[in-house]
Amino acid sequence: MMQTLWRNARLATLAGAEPWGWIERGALLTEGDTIVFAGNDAALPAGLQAGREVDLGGALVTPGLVDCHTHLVYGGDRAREFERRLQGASYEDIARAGGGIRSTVAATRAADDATLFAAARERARTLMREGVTTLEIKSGYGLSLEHEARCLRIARRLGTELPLTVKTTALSAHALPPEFDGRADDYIAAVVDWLPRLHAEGLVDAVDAFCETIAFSPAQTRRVFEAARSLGLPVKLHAEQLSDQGGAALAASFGALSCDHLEWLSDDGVRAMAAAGTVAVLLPGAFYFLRETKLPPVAALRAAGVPIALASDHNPGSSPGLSLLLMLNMGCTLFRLTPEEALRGVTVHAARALGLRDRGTLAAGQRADFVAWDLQHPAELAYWFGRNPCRRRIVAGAQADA
Ligand code: DI6
Ligand code: FE
Repeated sequence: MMQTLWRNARLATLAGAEPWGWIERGALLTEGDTIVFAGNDAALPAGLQAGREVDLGGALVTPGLVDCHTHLVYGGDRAREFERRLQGASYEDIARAGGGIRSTVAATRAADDATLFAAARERARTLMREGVTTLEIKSGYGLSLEHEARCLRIARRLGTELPLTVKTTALSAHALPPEFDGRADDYIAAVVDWLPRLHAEGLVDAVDAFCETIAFSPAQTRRVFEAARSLGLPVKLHAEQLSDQGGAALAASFGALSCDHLEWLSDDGVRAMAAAGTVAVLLPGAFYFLRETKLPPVAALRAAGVPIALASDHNPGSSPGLSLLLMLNMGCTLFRLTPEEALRGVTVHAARALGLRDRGTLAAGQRADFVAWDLQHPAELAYWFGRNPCRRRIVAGAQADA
């Protein structure tokens, strides 16, 4: 198979003991879609004859970015709701009055496939232009078997039509649809019934739920997780976003890949996640946009050795942003992550939150997804905002600009 030598790169490999896994005079050798060498160019095999050579011009190179939590497929927008919040209504008030997620459900059901696909494709391309090479997409705005399946099919199609890996997550337990008003337990029974069918069609890589006073209880969440477990599907959870429901400990007891949001996470929750190896996915975009003030317990997560990831949580209600690099900046300014933690949070730890071990660092054997940036030092990735320094995006060993 043809080998490509990518020369003259300054590598933040995120592998090995050095800060950033830094290699000043770096080179990468790829074969097909795999990295076969990542290291100092002086350590390249003598007399190497690669079929192709690319001079990266001294660019900073990092692993491809992984956005491990998005709700990318939906109809309409919530700009008017934003306006109402600025006139005094809270996110919870709007949700209780039947707005919020439900208004997006109505707009999603009313939109045809082509419209949903085109809108989601443009959102994905915006993320990709800033170096995203792997993207998780949740359902959760269809809330019926037909519409959940439709949204997950659109997510899958993005992964086949764009140079991008898409991982799908079934989040049917996101909100109570109007036809189940006052019958949350019946809705959970329906979700449990849909899951095997969605899975049989190959539409589900993981199962998620929203465990919150305005959404589903821990007991209801457990029923969804039991259904996932009986299908052999991994789980994740929107946990402790607006209150402490003990959701993280519940998810950890199911060996969850990740718990996400976590502003209200307790010490018990931290311990349970550490013991289960569950990734903490922090979502500064939602924290910022909802003007939350309770900070996720970053120091406790660090002390317990819980891997921390960052994601966009792109959705029309609580995080209508399409810049993962801005999340690095916010992860540092709002949550006090270090720039290196922030970069690990959108690469190696984000990959782990999706159950992926084949990406997230630059090392032999890893998938050849990487990004060349017009930057000198990797701390700049978290430092600038409102600027796109992505110069080249390489997916599975081939340049694939968005
Ligand atoms: N938590 C969130 O922040 C998003 N979903 C969730 O479970 C918000 C979704 C929305 O408001 O449309
Ligand atoms: Fe979310």
